[in-house]
Amino acid sequence: MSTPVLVIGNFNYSSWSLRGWLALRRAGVTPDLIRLPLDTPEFHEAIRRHSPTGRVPVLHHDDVTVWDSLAIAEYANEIFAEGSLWPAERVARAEARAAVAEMHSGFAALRAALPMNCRARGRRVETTPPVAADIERLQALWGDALARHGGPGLFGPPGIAEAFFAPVALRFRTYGIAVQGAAGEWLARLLADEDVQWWCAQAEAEREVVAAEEVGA
Ligand SMILES: N[C@@H](CCC(=O)N[C@@H](CS)C(=O)NCC(=O)O)C(=O)O
Repeated sequence: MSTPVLVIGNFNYSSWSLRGWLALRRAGVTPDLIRLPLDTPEFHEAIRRHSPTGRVPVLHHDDVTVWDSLAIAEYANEIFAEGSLWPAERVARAEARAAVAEMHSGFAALRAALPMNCRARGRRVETTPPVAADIERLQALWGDALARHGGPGLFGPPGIAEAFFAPVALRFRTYGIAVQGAAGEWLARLLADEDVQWWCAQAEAEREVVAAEEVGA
């Protein structure tokens, strides 16, 4: 099999790209990367050659194109990880899928108000009631999953759930949102993960600034 190619946006801002890449890394794959800086003419010109949606991430592997982060995670799980990116145990697996689906389609208020900005620290944004509700729900989800499944990942062994919540972990760091207890310890472990750290180092080295994503300074 050939080396997969993952088309991504900026390391600093592209939360969906990070999810897809981390899922591949969890499967032991280091894809070749094509980086297209978001919000540039270069992005809009090039992305249509890669993806029918015009969005990143998109994965090319042999004769397959996968144009969505969750589908990329499923592909990584199936083709490179023999199913090990989801928990082996039935209940944990069902709950992990529900949590990942909730992340994939939810938390709109938090995502809009607190954009991922890996390299920024000490940002402060007014916490509107919908944002506060998203933060509360995330803390409850994480705490409950860790209590029910015993760690070290949310649903036992770290897997797709960690890939999907990593951008939120980075947001909590950027905007100074504290998380107590087991969920706080899990968050710290996720931020210390070597793949997350590698991604953040690439973000530090980038020079593009997307003004719309720079909030709370
Ligand atoms: N549901 C998609 C969302 C992808 C997405 O919204 N990507 C953003 C960057 S993080 C994007 O490509 N934005 C570029 C644009 O909309 O022009 C997925 O999970 O992959």
